Amino acid sequence: MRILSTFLGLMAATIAAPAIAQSAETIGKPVPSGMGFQPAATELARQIHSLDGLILAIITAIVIFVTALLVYCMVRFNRRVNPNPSSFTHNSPLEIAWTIGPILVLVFIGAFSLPVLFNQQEIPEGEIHIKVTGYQWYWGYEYTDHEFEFESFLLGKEALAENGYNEDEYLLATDTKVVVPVGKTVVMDVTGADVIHSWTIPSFGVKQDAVPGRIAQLWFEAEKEGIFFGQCSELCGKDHAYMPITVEVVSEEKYNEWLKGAIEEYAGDMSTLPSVQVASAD
Ligand SMILES: [Cu+2]
Repeated sequence: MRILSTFLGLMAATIAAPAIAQSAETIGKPVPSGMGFQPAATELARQIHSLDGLILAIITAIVIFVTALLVYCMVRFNRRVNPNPSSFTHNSPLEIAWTIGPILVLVFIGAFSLPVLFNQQEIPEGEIHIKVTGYQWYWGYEYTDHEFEFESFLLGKEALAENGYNEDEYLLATDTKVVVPVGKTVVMDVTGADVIHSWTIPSFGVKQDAVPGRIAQLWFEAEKEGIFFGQCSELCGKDHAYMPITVEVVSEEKYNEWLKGAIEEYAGDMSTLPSVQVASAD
């Protein structure tokens, strides 16, 4: 079966030649021994990163506080130092304190995390609309504004170089990719065709389950041009590890050029290309 899907990927790579040769800088990809997040390329991702930093500081303080209390009790109240322990079982002020304290901590965290969540989930009016469908085991993309769609398969190791990718981008690079313009609001409708998949680009701070029979939405506005990778993030069967996601963020001119080529290649609706765009692409 793996042989079959690799073969399918290769076939797709040969048939659907990418509309733009990969020459852009790769920004969003995992690195060996990487500990932190991939660099943020959207406001959403930056918000998530700072929320993570805030919560890390809070939990570090709590861990240090609790460890210090434990050590203090071990030293001050061990059997040798304190042979006659007191026998009280309740201390109301203390119990009120350790109830109110955590509530305040949680409310504080909520005050910072809920706005981030709402920002992700309140979908703005998009400028570019793409429907993404998860299949076992590849992704389908439909540019609904221009009525064309294509599929995106894993690139085999032997096809990486000729498509402009590095060797270490195996399991990240795909034959065709999602191309979006920089600084535009992209709204994606996410669904699954067979089982649940999940579409994500870590650098964009987006991750959305692709559930059969439902359409969920995500949005992002990429601030940097470059290549960004993601991988299916919901265990979806035996080739789950072989359905990566490649997004290229390009300038608006380059996007219009790509769009024109893609409409031709995938038989989209030419009339959806505003004449200004066609003129600037020529
Ligand atoms: Cu999967």
